[in-house]
Order: sequence, then structure tokens, then C-alpha cells
Amino acid sequence: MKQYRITTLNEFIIRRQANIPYAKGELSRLLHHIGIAAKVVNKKVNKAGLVDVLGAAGSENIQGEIQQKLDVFADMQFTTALKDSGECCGIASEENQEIITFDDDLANDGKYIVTMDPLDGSSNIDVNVSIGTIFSIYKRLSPRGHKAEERDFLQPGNRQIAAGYVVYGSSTMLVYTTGRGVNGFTLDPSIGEFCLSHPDIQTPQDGKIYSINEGNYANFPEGVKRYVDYCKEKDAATQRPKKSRYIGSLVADFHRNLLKGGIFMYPPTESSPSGKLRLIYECNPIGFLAEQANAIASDGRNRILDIEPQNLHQRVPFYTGSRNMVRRAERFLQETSARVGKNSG
Ligand code: P6P
Repeated sequence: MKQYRITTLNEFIIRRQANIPYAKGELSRLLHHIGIAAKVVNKKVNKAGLVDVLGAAGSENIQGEIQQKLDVFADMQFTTALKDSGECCGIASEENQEIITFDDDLANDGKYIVTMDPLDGSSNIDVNVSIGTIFSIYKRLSPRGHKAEERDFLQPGNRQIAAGYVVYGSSTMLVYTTGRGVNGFTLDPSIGEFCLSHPDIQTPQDGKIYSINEGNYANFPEGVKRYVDYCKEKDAATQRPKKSRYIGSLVADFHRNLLKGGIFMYPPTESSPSGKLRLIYECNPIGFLAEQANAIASDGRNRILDIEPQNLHQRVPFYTGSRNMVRRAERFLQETSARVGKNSG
């Protein structure tokens, strides 16, 4: 029987590091610790339903553990792993209002900062829908040997050194880029290793899937309404409309479109006039991955990675996926805003 060569995440990281002459292993160590935290969180996510049922009896679950909300648990796991790596001097987490710095000489000498959404889509846990962790890695701007500063975290996405996500789904995958393509690793629970399963992911330039919460249709910008209506018309080539696929979990929706082609949109809505998704924790890492897979990411007009963040929790409209689909959606937006502009004189 043909034996398949397994490449583990750690082997892949080390092999890639060997190709970078100046690399001293700091980024490799950081990515390795992210992989460890992902395995720990995965174990807890996989038991979530059970723990919730058992823990429902009171504040403690049957093992006598204080029951924690999963996203708080994930936040703690990734924060601890990043601090222990000795390469990360600070973290901006979607779970925390302020940046997290460490009172620790080793960590304060770290070269990198990390932004993360430790468990995105956690409201889907109790209905067993896929959820995810999203992260970005930047070089710090502040001097090593000192605490990280807020300016380290307000860099534009085009300064990212690495970005990735973990999708806790029917299988658990870690997908990441260091600026030289996108590679996906599937967790093999039998050996406790992330194994290379999706080398050099490339997103098709066109796709048949559009992902958007159409419950907000009435409040979409006119251009988004027109693009959604366009997706419902028969495509000239296929004589079929596009498929609507929306899970309500960014990592799951993006991952499907990254592999198959498609567009994900979160435009301004009445409840989120600047869009719902966060620039630093969600749109920049996803945008970096999209571009590295030959897809694109914009706020409807500007390249996401070129936006200068104004604050840690800034939200932006988000359009990402197959190049030709995003460009067409942008044209609908620009044509209607030009028309509105002309009419309003
Ligand atoms: P809505 C999950 O809460 C999340 O932050 C993203 O993962 C997801 O894409 C979006 O919100 C879904 O938002 O308003 O459609 O439920």
C-alpha cells in the first residue's frame, strides 16, 4: 500500500525557516506555540456540548473544574502560549479592551506582537457550528527590552509578518501564511499533529458562492443590493444563479470560499454602520491570507491591508474572496455611489 509522506506543521515551519538566511527561529517558535494552543483549545471545543450539559448543574462541571466560557478559555490559552514562547512582547485580543503586555524580561525582549480573535463565532458553539481562531503577527515598532506600546498594534495590515486561522469544524485545520503562499494543515488526533493537507492554496478567480447575511438586505448600501440581486440572476455562462452560502462564522465562511472560490461580504448595516468585523483582529489577517492565495480583500473601495488603523477595535466594511467577484461588487458600489452623488448634486 502506498505510504503517504506526512509533513507535520513543525517540520514545515523548520523547513521554511531554512530557506530564510537571516531567520534565527523566533518566528518559527512563535508559530509552534500557536499550534500548541490550537490543539489545547481544539480539545475543549470538541467537548463543548458535553461540558455545557454537565456544567449546567452549577458553576462547576462534573470534574470539579470552574466552568469557563470557551472564548475566555481560548483567550487564556493563546495568551499563555504566546507569552511562554518568549518571542511575543504583547497581544491585542478581541476579548480585551486594552493591549496585553507582560511584566517579564524574556517576553519584553520579544521581537513580535500578536493580534488575535481567540474564538470567533463562539455564539455558534451550542449549535455545533464551526468556529475559529484568527491571528496576525507583526514586528514590534517599540524598542526591545521594554513593554509593548499601543503603536505596535496600530500598524496597517500590509506590515504583517504572518497571519492565519484555526477552523474547529468537521476536522480542525490550521491555515497560515508568512507571505510566501498559504498552506493548510489538518489535525490528526491519532498522533496529535497538524499535518500538511492543503499545500499552496490558490483561490479561483471566479466562484459560484456569495456569502452575506441577507437579513440585513433592507439596510444594505444600494450597490450591495444590486450586487446581491445580480448574484440571483442566471449567469450567462452557467445559466444558473450563484449559490448563497452563509454560516455566520467568518472563519468557516472564508475557509470554504478560499478553497472553492466565492465572495464574503459584511457591508455597513443599520446596527453596524461601519460594518461589524474588526479591522485588526479579523479583516487584516483574513485579507493577508486572501491576497496570498491570489484573492483580494477590500472595504468596498480600498485595499484592506492599506487602511491605517485609528483604534484597536475599529470596524470596517469587508468584501473578500475571488478577485473577479470582489472587483464586480466594488464596481456596483462605485457606480451607485457616483449616481447618488450626481443626483444629490
Ligand atoms: P451576523 C460571529 O459573531 C461574527 O463575528 C463573524 O464570525 C461572522 O462572520 C459574523 O459575526 C456574523 O454576523 O450579523 O451575520 O450574525
